[in-house]
Amino acid sequence: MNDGRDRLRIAVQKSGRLSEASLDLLRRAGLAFRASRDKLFLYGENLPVDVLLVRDDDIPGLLVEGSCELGIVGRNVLDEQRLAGGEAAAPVALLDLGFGGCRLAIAVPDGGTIESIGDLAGLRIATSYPALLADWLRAQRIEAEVVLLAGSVEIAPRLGKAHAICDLVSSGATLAANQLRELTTVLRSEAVLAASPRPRGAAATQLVERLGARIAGALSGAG
Ligand code: PRT
Ligand code: ZN
Repeated sequence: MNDGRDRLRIAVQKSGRLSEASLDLLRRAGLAFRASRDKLFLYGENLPVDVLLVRDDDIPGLLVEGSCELGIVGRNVLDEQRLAGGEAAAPVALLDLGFGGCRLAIAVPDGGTIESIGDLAGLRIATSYPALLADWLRAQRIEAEVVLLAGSVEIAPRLGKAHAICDLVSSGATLAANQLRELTTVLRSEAVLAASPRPRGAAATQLVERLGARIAGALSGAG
């Protein structure tokens, strides 16, 4: 509805932990969909709303550039990209969605010498969330080195790449399997409904509000 479209677009993770619950929520909010042949789009059949299926990391950017008006993404991804993006307009979190719950936590080797967050000073911490970690370290006035790893963060201490890690945790099983123990929480996260910061026309604004209200209704069990 930016760029002259006459239908709203909502970006959802194509395949991953948030995919099923996101589509389920949209259905409970009353949307009916039909998949495109290439499976990249779901066409809304009863409202002028389509779903774009993408990697979760692409969702904040799609909202910032206005290619999508709404998106469902983890708060961790949204906040990381907002902090990393500096002054650029950031997507607006409208609603917490009650699924995809996890925490970004600092974990250290079991039985090691790191006992409190103060002990992290001067050490290396591996993470895929460098902006969130750096922001937390600044707030705690701890000077530590942030080591960026794209994946398998939990094995970094064993490989000697870092003394500690900062990664997402839900059940804690991955940390336990890697002889790591949680030291502290950096961010509590869950899936959120986020909106583009770009100005929209009246029709799009109305549709965003209508959809937001339907989703809120579905969450409270009234939808
Ligand atoms: O392909 P795409 O880029 O879209 O997917 P992805 O692989 O980046 O994301 P995905 O599907 O793994 O996660 C999507 C979102 O789910 C995350 O951004 C979080 O908001 C949320 N979420 C909730 C989690 C977890 N729980 C979670 N446990 N994301 C990842 N994990 C990983 C964690 O990184 C660690 O490797 O699961 C492991 C720990 O789990 P436990 O249960 O052993 O503690
Ligand atoms: Zn991702």
